Amino acid sequence: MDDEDIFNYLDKIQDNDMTYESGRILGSMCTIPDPIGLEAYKKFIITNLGDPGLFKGTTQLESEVISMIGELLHLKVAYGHIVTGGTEANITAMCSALYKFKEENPKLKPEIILPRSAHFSFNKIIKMLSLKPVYVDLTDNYHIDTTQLEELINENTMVIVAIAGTTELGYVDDINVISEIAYKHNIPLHVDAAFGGFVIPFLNNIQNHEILFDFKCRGVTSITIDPHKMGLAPIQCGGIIFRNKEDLDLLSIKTPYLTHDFQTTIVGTRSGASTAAIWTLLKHYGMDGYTRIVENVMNITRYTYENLKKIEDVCVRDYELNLLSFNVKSMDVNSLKEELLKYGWSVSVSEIPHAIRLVIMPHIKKEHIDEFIVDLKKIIK
Ligand code: 0PR
Repeated sequence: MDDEDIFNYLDKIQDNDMTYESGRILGSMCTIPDPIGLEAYKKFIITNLGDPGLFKGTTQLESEVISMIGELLHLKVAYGHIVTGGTEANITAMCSALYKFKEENPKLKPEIILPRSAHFSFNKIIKMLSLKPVYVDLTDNYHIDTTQLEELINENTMVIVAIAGTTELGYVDDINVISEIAYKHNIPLHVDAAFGGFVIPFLNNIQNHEILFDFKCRGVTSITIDPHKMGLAPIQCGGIIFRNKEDLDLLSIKTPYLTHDFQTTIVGTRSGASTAAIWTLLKHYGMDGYTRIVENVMNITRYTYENLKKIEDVCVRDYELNLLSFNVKSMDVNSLKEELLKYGWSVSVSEIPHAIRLVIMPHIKKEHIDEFIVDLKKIIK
């Protein structure tokens, strides 16, 4: 094929994709990446962090990024990696916890304590690593029931997982209380802040009460945090941060013929593009810039909440981050989703609770919400 035909075909294919710019993607945790991050991403796309001796500059950039994210999460010295996303970050943390457990308890069968609100990446992990899942109940308000947690701990407990910004509701578990329980029993506590990691630190700047979720809580041993969600980074930008160097070192595998002797990542060959994008965005926005972004999405979230509340048939749940969940009394959730799609709106459906889920990402503007509310009212009538 000649170049023109190739690109004509690619354009045609892309016409079938939805765009964030349309404001119609209401159920995604990704958004339009900031152009400055994209520029840095492209600049480093051919680098390979899998061979650090060849790319010493890019490798240095990764350690700078890990320090910067560590600082955001109140950790003086941070260890970790930029990875492809929340799934890889969670796998990395669970592998480390498993290797530690196996070293100390070679004969025991490892159990992972987690809530039903955990992202489905944990189902992949449970299968891959042959772990026994032990589910901690959720309260009526969909948070980990901390009163039940301690009863579930036994000699087989390998790790506790808590969520800072659940996928379905955007709720933050009571990490401080969970952290004290984990600390007391000397069990690793992994916090999945894939979504909340780039929201909560900035929300804490604009609201009176501080949401504790990070390494300030002494029992937290590792955190997943994804710049490709609320960090405005392009896709394939995830992060895994460990409090202790030993926990990262547990993942170390010899790489005899490379320029470096060992690797502590799951992926081998991996581009430095994500690292460059995240470094650039953190420097470009800083605390103030990200705080403005979070303030803006929280304002739109409140605006949406208030407008949904005004509709008689709608029950909208309280929100903690920029995620909303609602039901319509007279309509089942799946039919409502289908009807909304006919009007061009892509929303998602959550399982617990069974409801319509809206993620108010930075590409959602007030005018999109106004149009959405008009269409929703038409459907309900
Ligand atoms: N942990 C939490 C709390 C998550 O919400 C997610 C993804 C992950 C881990 C896994 O992250 P990766 O998908 O980066 O591996 N949550 C979103 C979800 O499942 C992912 C997503 C994003 C889905 C954009 C669709 C979409 O359009 O809803």
